Parts: sequence; structure tokens; C-alpha cells
Amino acid sequence: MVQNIDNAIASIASTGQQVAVLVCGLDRFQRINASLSYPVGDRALWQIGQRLGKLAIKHLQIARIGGDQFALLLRSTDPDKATQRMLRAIQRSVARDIKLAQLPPIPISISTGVARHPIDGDNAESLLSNAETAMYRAKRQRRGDSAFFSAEDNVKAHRILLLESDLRRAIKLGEPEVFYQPIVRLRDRRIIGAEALARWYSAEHGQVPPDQFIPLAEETGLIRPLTQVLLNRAAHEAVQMRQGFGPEFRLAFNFSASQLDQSGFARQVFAHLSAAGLPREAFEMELTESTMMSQDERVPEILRQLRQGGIRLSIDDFGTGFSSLAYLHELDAQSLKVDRRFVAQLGHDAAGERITESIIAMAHALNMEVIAEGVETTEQRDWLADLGCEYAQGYLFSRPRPFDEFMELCHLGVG
Ligand code: G
Ligand code: G
Ligand code: MN
Repeated sequence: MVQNIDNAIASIASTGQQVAVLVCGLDRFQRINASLSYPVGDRALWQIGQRLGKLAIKHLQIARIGGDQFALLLRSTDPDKATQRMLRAIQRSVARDIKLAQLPPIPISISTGVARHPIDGDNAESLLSNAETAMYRAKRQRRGDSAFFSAEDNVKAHRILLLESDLRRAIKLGEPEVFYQPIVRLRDRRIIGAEALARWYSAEHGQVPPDQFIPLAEETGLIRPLTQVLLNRAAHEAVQMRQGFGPEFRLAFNFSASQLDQSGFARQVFAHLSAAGLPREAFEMELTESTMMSQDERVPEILRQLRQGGIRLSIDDFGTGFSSLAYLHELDAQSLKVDRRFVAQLGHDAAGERITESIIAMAHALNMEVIAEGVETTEQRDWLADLGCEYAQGYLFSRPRPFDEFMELCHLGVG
């Protein structure tokens, strides 16, 4: 491929054409390998290669450049347009599940990075490497996405590499911490629970926000050990919180989609809870709406095991995804969290108010309780209480706090 790209670059001067390099990576290919075996992974890859091969048009060359990566070389007088067309064709080619004999259909997606000659590189090596960097950004944005290389990508890629090794070290040392934000019952403003929120202060990188290090942990396979550190700590601390706040107190803990595809997942969670001595009914799993609606067919089964084992389920960021109400009902979640963007609109925006009102009514009709997120003003609090929303959480009551400071709320309350 390197030779082809360099040849193309050398020959375009006379043709008026330009060159773009696309690097396509299969999303979560490791998962196919791990769950279905390497030979199956190989057969799946072969099928994808076949499909991409069919895209071959004039002035396009395709090569497999690594385990689950393909490079495409495009030559065109209008490379931007040709690239856009190619990106759509790639998406179409993977829209169908892979079908292999005696196996259920395997859904796949591909993320693509694009680098253009000469702005993104003047030789094959730099174009390939920059297209690959852009592909990793595409994967972080949303699997199945595409991204054009930008010079910032290299700075970021370098930082991410450093961050990854720092996170690996931090997890070994048990450095990531858990902060707690009170969940308040609106009827009597008592604290009936806490949401655990991961925090990481790195000596090298400073405070790293969770929406950076959690996706990083997911991509690098560090999410499992990270969750073990966090869950272990939170479960032990929750036992003490229950002593202070009363037996109805529950701990809410966030999990992400990528954790719900391990068959032993429910068992691991149960083991953490019993090691800490935290009753299962005092533990609430927060999963976003999109996690619950995941395409992965193992997710419903794992959720069922968790529910049957007595763990509470709560649907996070509700109103931002696409839910099947029938499935929501079947999941038997106890509560639903109204996303803070709707709460922020209370008192300002009639549409936002009606959405919040409808979410609350729908939750009640499906036998779920409602927790409002991001409550910052007394008006929002009263508005929600009037609508029959049971619980609330937000800066009005308290920011997320370290354990010791959270325990002080035992005496202080949140007014
Ligand atoms: O705290 P805030 O900036 O704290 O959190 C940002 C996002 O990170 C939230 O959407 C929250 O759900 C997520 N998050 C916080 N802690 C954890 C955790 O321990 N595990 C997972 N999977 N997500 C978390
Ligand atoms: O996605 P999830 O609901 O898990 O995210 C929780 C996030 O909400 C955390 O980042 C937390 O710090 C943040 N948060 C908590 N209370 C408030 C609030 O009152 N206002 C805003 N803007 N964010 C909040
Ligand atoms: Mn949450």
C-alpha cells in the first residue's frame, strides 16, 4: 500500500487529480474474537474484506493493512466529494449483519479516518498514520463514525497515549476516587441515597474529568479493573452511609454499555456487594437509555440476571435516546432519571416543561419512580415536587462530595 500511495502521489501532478487515504477499522473487533473465537473472527474479516472489495471503482485501491484495518486509496479531481461518497458506500457495505454458518448474525460497524494529500501529509507513511489517528478519533466520537485528520489530532493522540499509561498506573495504585452526590426525597427533603461519581486526580495531568478517562478506559480494556477499584470502594463506603442515613439508603452506581457484554458480569457485581456486606436491594445500577437499548443480544439477559438477583435498575439521562416503551416495561427498572437538560428548561421553556411533565407521567404509568437530575434552583425543585416527581439531585442540594464530606450531611441535611 505504501508503494501504491507514493506512486499515486508521484503520478498525480500530470493528471490534475488529488489523493486521499482512508483507514477503516472494525469497531470492537476484539469482542468478536473473544466471544466467538479467532477462526470466526477471521471469517468475519474475510467477509468484510469482500464487501469493501466490491466498492472498488476506478481510481480506488484497497488493502488490508493490519489485523482489523483496511486502507483505501482514492484518486479524484474532486477528492472531498469522492471521499464523502466513499464514506457513505462504506457505511452501506457494513449495514448488513455478518452471517456465518451456524452462528447468529453478527452486527458490525466500521470507523473511518481520512487524510488528504498534501495538507495532511506528503508521503504514504504520514498519510496512513494520520488517517489512522483520525480513525481513532472517529471511534471515540461514536462508533461507526468518520473523521478527517486535523493537526490537533496528533497532539491529542500523544496526550491520550500518556494518559493511558498514567491511568493504568493509577488503577494499580487505587488512585481513582469516588465522590457522592446526595439523592433527595422531595416530599421531606431527606437524603435517601447517593450517586457514586468517579474522580481522578493525576499528579501528572491534574484533574481528569470522567467523560475523558471513562471512555479511555473502555477503549483500552481498563474499564474492568477501574470498575473493580471504584465499586469495591463505593460498596464499602455505602455500608457506612447506611449506618448514618438509615436502612432505606441506596447507592447508585453508573455502568457503561461496554461492561454489559461479559457473561459473568452479574456474578461479579453480586460478589463485590457481598464482600462489602451491602444488601443487593441497596444497590442501584444506573444505565443510560441507549445502553439498555443496546444491539448486543446479551444485554437483556444480563439485566434480567441482575434484576432477579435483587439489584435495582435506574434509567439514566432519560429523554435523550430512543426507547422502546414495551422493552422498558419488561426490564422492570424501578426508576428513571430525567436528564438535566430538561430540568434546566423548567420555568423557561414550555416545550421542556411539557417533556418533563410527560416523562414523569409515563414513568408513573409504568410503575417507575422519577429522579430529576441537575436541580439547581428552588423553582425547579418546587416545580418537580408539584408534578409528583419523587426524588431530585443537583447543585441546589449539594455538589458531588468526597466520602467524609458526604457523611457530614448526615447531621446537616440538605435543607
Ligand atoms: O461527574 P460528572 O462529570 O461527574 O460525570 C460525567 C459522566 O461520567 C456522567 O455521565 C457519569 O454517568 C459518568 N460516570 C461517572 N462515574 C462513573 C463510573 O464510575 N462509571 C461509569 N461507567 N460512568 C461514570
Ligand atoms: O450522566 P450522569 O447523570 O451520570 O451525570 C452526572 C453528572 O451531573 C456529573 O457530572 C455531575 O457532576 C453533574 N451534576 C450533578 N448535579 C448537577 C447540577 O445541578 N447541574 C449540573 N450542570 N450538573 C450537575
Ligand atoms: Mn448517572
